[in-house]
Amino acid sequence: MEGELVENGKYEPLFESRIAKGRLLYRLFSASIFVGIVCVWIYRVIHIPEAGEYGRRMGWMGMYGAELWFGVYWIFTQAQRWRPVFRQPFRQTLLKRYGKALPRVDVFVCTADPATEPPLMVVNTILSAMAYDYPPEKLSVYLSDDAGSELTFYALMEASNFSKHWIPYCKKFNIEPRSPAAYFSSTPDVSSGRDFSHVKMLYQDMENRIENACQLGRIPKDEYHKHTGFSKWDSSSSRKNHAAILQIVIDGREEEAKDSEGQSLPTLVYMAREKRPNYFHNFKAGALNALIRVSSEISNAPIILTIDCDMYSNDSGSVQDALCFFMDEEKSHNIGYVQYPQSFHNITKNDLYGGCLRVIYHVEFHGLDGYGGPWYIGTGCFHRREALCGREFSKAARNELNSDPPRRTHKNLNEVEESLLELVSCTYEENTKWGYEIGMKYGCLVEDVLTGLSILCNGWRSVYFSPARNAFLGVTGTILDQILVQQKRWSEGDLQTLFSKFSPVRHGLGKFNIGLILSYLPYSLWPPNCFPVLYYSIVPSLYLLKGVPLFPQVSSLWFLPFAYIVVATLAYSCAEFLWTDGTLLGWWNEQRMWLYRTTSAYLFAFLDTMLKLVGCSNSSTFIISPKVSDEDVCVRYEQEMMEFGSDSPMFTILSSVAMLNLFCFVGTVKKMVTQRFVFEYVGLQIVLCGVLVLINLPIYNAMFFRKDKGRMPTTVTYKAILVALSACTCFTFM
Ligand SMILES: *[C@@H]1O[C@H](CO)[C@@H](O)[C@H](O)[C@H]1NC(C)=O
Ligand SMILES: CC(=O)N[C@H]1CO[C@H](CO)[C@@H](O)[C@@H]1O
Repeated sequence: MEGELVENGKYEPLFESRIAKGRLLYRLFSASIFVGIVCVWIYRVIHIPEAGEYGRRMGWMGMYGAELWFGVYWIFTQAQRWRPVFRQPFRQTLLKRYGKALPRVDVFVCTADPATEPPLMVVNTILSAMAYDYPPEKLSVYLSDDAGSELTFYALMEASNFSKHWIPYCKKFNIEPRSPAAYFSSTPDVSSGRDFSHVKMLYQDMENRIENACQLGRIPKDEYHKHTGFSKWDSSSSRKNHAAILQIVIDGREEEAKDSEGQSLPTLVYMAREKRPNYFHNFKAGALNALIRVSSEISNAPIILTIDCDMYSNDSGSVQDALCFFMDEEKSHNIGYVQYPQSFHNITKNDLYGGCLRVIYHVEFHGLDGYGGPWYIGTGCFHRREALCGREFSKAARNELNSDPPRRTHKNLNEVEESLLELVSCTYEENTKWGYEIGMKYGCLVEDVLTGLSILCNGWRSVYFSPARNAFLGVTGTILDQILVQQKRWSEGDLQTLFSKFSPVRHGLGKFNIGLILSYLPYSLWPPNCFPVLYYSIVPSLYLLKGVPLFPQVSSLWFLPFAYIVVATLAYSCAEFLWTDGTLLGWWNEQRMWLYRTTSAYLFAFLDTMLKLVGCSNSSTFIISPKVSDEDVCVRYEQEMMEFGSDSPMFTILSSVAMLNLFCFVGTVKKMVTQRFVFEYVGLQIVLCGVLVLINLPIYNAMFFRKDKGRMPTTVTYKAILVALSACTCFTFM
């Protein structure tokens, strides 16, 4: 793979990295906030109240503790903004230099449940990957089906037939996006020619057949004879108990694997690991490891792309972009993986649930990239196979991507399939290093993050690339409960990584840049962050109700640092959000979601972690977030109306805090009117309480005004009122 390096006497890089502009300005701003924080700390120390003053001293110390935590936490978040880096790959240069010598690429797609992840969605993702603008003989797509579902296999067979028309159509007209569902829904019929109507008709036929089968829950009888693959399912197969199934649906090396125009097709493989009730299967990490083994015998590509089954490709050139980062002759040798942001196609305008993690993906990950270590987030990530398999980076090794093709000794496809079954059996990994040193790592709720960290520990670096046009588009949750549960899993997992063998904190300065260690901390400290936030959203309001000040008076000089921090950080966060193309209301929604996930999901995550530490918890429960929801839930989601509806303990906490603040606020306003209670002493507390009431408006609405199914369940409302009332009463008479 020796390419032309020097052109016109000048080395042309395959990608370029720019450090963000305006860093000095930001750092000055950041320093000014830091001064404010120190002033607050000083104020708290030198004004500690006398003991016995209406319990004010206790409340004060709590505030001091919370502010110490916030200050330190804020310092960590500054590391994420200290040195952001932006990347630009050069596709054209890559093609010019390596057009004929591109490496093979394997795409891994994982699905786990045909009910929550409909087969039609899965095959749309598969088709979009098969249609990448990439030499088909070098592209292989693997589907791991952890449900071992006949329906998914049937859909894949259908997709493989349809791909023979779809791929040539995509390439002939150079269309985007290449997920047929997304393409047909975004392209009006009017501009179409004959090819368009033909392909659309074929797609709709396929769609009907797949949907009918899914509705019936079984595939049509006459289909069974069309492919020997169906014989692998028998009446005793079930989701949790079935033999390994491996089907090379399209073998790209075969003569007959040609599309309707006579061009080659990418290889397409279906895999369902063996599942037995007595064997633990390690969820998605286990599935990916099985795919790594199987693919190493079929295509053995040096580059692996992992995507979730709902994440279709929105840019057929992404593979080329990613390869720029792996193939640059001067800068690529130590790049272990290239992470793309997760983006979603069903986000509403003001992103009610903060689902697109705008600030994380548009700001903070660029900061992590500046220190060489954006996380692997499980989807939309290109890996160097050897790094993923656990090899340590070595300076001596050459940046060699054209690895040997797999040795396939068997001629016959059936023999190949049979020979690989052992690799995906339940017992294959027993007494091996799979899951610990090789491949995806086990034993963590965020196995992807842990795996990424292990790759960094092995001396590789990672790159974050966020292109202007989103490369992968998935679906995000549309129900609050579902989102909070997911947040709980993430935050709990991130906290686990802190104590893991691959924790950057543990490996310390030798291996990791100090900036990276600091940037990593805010995520792994999400769960404990719930305590100061809960404190801040409960205690000052209660003291306010009692008329006891916990902040400096409005006329005091000490008021200034508080006011400055609040105004400056809020204004900054708002500006940051708008800069990443968010809306003002979106920012406000994001603040609300931050509060909600911190005070509920993170609290439960923390408690669960503690329970696990002392050994009394039902260990990891992995919940797949459904990718489909009811019709009326969707309607409410599109109207940006929060979906409660279930009797979740998380909602009890959220509504109790909301009610408590409402009582405190109303009580105080009443006092101000009737007893001429002075604003001066408790100004900041009133503002804080008022903002909490304002941000909780959707909860009051869901409790008292809404009539639809997404309203707050009455039991939760009663519980919340009871809790809030008793807290207020007890506290006032204490
Ligand atoms: C997907 O790609 C199309 C171009 O094909 C682009 O116009 C669109 O903005 C992309 N979608 C998103 C959500 O970025
Ligand atoms: C606003 C929006 O696009 N909502 C869509 C999100 O995704 C689900 C599942 O694909 C659709 O049903 C919604 O219409």
